[in-house]
Amino acid sequence: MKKKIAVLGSTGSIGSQTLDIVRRYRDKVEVKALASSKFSEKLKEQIEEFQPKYVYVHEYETIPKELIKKYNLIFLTGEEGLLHITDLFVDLYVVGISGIAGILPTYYILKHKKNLATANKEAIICLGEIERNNYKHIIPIDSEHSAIFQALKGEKTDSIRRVILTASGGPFLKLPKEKFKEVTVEEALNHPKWKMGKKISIDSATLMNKGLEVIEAHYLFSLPYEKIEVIIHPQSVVHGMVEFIDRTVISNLSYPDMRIPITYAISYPERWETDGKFIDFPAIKNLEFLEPDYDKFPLLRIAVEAGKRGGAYSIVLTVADELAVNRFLSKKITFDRIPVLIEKTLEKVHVGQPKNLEDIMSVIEQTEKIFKEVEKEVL
Ligand code: MN3
Repeated sequence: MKKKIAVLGSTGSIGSQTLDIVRRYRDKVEVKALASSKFSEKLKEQIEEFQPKYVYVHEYETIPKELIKKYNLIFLTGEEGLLHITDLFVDLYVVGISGIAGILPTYYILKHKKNLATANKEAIICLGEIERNNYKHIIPIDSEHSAIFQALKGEKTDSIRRVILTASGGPFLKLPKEKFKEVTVEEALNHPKWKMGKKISIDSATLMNKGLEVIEAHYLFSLPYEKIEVIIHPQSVVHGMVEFIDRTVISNLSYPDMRIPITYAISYPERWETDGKFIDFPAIKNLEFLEPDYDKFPLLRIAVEAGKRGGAYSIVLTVADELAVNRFLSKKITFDRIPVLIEKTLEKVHVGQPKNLEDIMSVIEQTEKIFKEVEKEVL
């Protein structure tokens, strides 16, 4: 029997790589549904190649009628379409949506009790307070969390002393802090080790990505923040480590290639071959591990503090970050302003414990409002 999958965010970086894997494993995987924020040439090509039964695009966007007819597609859109696309008879949902746009689809997939492989850390974080009990069914695609997920297989939570997330350090690991205001968008997008979407590339340059990943790990693995550590590892060969109470450390190594954790998420509990190179240890020579520089990359500290503060503050953090990153990408602010805007927004917002999806949406709205006020003050 082929595994039936639905790919949400199919035209993005994770979605495209997921379809690369499907292309290789046509005999094992079948694409039942594709979803994207808007209709594009890329989505059209994906429809033609994979011929899914269902296609979802966000409200107000329509796909050509000829295409629907030619491939006998069930075309879904809007709120009702979202409810339908997240409740299909499939073996696995793969979510590669970037940022807070992933919250609603993820929420419904969890509500519909579907198997979920996701790279959307923003949704994991924002839904954490209300949905964490359902997270044990998630297969993480984020490489560090995939590493930890694999290291924890068959282990008991109380055997864990700590988990360690590695960070490459991003493109500015060695750049002096004074130069941060001159950093261009192109430089910030140019990650030394990973090819990724824009939002996550900027987050990696500020190290916010690692801060978000600490919160992601907190919710995914039900671990207190005290047991989650970050270490800089410029080679990006070790993706994550778990240290157990008996002093054993189990780590996960591979060359950095997102197709490895994506393949694992699809093949799980089996392992399938990937196309990458096997590790050549003598060629690697050194694996370095360094303490993060919290002064140079304040967002790492700010993120973990927001997580520890609990309740809705990790949502405020996530939303403020997405807004600040967008401002930087559209060249409205300099790179060094990103942490300032986020920290000031966190200071000004006052939110309680979210109890349901409505509360979460209201925190998002409040954050957007305060962020705009902060922006006026700071800029
Ligand atoms: Mn990661």
